[in-house]
Amino acid sequence: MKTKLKMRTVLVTGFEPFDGAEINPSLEIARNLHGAVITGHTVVGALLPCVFGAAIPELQRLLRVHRPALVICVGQAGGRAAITPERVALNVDDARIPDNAGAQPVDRPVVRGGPAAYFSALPVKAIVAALRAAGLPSEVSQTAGTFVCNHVFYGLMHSLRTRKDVRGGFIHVPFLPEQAQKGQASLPLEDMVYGVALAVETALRRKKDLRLAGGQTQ
Ligand code: PCA
Repeated sequence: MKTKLKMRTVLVTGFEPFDGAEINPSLEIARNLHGAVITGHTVVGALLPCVFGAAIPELQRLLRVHRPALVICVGQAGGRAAITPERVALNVDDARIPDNAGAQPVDRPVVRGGPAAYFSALPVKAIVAALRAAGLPSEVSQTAGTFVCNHVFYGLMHSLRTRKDVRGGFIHVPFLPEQAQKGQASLPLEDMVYGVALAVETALRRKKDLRLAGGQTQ
């Protein structure tokens, strides 16, 4: 007798370009990984608007539709030189620039009455170790900032707080070479795609993080 086995999915989101840019590496990563099979899971790559408020309901819709086992949201952190799994999401919106709908919230909670912060459910140090072993620059980041990326990261962890079967977190990536101004760090797209794929694989393979001293992963 044949049994129908439905492969569970991994959701990888990227953001639309923002701040007048024409490209966002996170979106290119999500596009490139869409349809890939990693450790028995099919990757669904999806786009989130770079808009406070709207990005979270869109993420929640994707969670309902795709029922992923793992969610990794990816965003651009221009100026960073490494692929950086974020350790913590803060319950604050404090925008340096307007989002793509023109909103620029100041000192506003992401979720009124929510906890001050959530920790990532990804094994952030194991991910850094795996990427470094593959020759990619990677560091644990202690803050995702207070713009739309942190907003989505917090919204994700708040949505998953009662769903222990779904793990999630956030990874910031550097500029693409074509975005970087003189002297700014960047990484080729293929390195970032490979890095996020390795992060997915590491998160699927190990539930517990590696116990490395902070100094070894920063
Ligand atoms: N980076 C921004 C928002 C969208 C993105 O890719 C951030 O770091 O908040």
